Amino acid sequence: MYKKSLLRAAALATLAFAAMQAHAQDNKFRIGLILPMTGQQASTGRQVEAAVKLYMAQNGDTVGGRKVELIVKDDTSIPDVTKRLAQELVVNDKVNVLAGFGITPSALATAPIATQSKTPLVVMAAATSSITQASPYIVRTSFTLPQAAVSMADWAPKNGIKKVVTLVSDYGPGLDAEKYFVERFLFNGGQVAESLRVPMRNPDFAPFLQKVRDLKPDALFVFVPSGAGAAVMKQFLERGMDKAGIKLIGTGDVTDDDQLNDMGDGALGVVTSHHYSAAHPSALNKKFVDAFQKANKGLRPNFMAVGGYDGMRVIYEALKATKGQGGGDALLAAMKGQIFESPRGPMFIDAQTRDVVQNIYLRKVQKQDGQLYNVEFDTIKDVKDPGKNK
Ligand code: VNL
Repeated sequence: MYKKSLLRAAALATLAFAAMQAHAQDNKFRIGLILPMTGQQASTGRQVEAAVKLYMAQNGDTVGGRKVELIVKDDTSIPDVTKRLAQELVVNDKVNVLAGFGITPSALATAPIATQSKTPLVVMAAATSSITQASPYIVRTSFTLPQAAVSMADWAPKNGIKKVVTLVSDYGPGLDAEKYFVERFLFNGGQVAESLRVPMRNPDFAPFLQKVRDLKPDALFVFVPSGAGAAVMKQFLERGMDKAGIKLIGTGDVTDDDQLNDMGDGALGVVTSHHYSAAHPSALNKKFVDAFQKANKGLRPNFMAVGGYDGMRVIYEALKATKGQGGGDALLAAMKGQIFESPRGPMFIDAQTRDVVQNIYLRKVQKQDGQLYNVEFDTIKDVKDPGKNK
């Protein structure tokens, strides 16, 4: 009995060793990209994957002498699935980097795996402030809700908005948006009539909007995750909130470039604060948008796409800097402090916090060439995540 199990263990070890050898010999550099490709957050998965593939097509798949292999997994935005997939990617596929992460709960569920296996984890989409504190191996190329929300709370009271109601998706990024917007708005002398929270899964905005109408604020401040903005806009207009004199403001998630052009002229004039607009007027962004649309049947890149594109940049440059030799710790060190021009504008990865520092833009929905865009009209430069000062 004992002998038999010993033999089996030996056979298994040989197999495992053979698999490791095969991996060592092919000298590939593997990136495990975990995204919601189906389900409620599928547009985020589609945008990030398309951008990652565009970056690879433009920059080749041999970097620092290593052949880069991308392994895409669909977590359906269920955090337990994200975690299991990450475990399999680390243990079986021996990925060198984990990347993607469409929503905050998926990133948080996976953080311990990054820590235990010393695998850099590049968050390309999720945006709750605390994510980067969940593991010293996490680097972020998306944004944080406090970054965006604070800029709106500074702009609004200077522009005739004295009384607001806030409406946020009831989980990490929504709670961040609410907290940082309200705190700063009150500090600036504003008044918050009520703070409403809607469920993250299958939200019904109608009863909440009815309440907002009754409260008659100057503006409704909204955070909903990418993909939910069109539903909010539709309900807002159907209820005649704009005609009742209530303005819609928010972080740029609500006027997401993935959906904005289909929202109709009712969206004209909506002001939001965010780090990326497809209409950002730089040569680099024009090139990015054109190439992205060409490769994706005219799909307009949104802020999720730019997070994926820049995330690949951070990974490629770390691989180059370590000459293809780096383990997790060396790669992580080479990711920290990277500074470069993104299609969004200048950005860098703060070496202390591993979080993104970037401009936040105030933008107004306007027509350009017959299409709806978030047109930038003001820039708050080099914004660090305000959540890191607490
Ligand atoms: C998150 C934040 C997700 C902002 C989003 O869209 C977003 C998140 C999916 O951290 O879960 O727009």
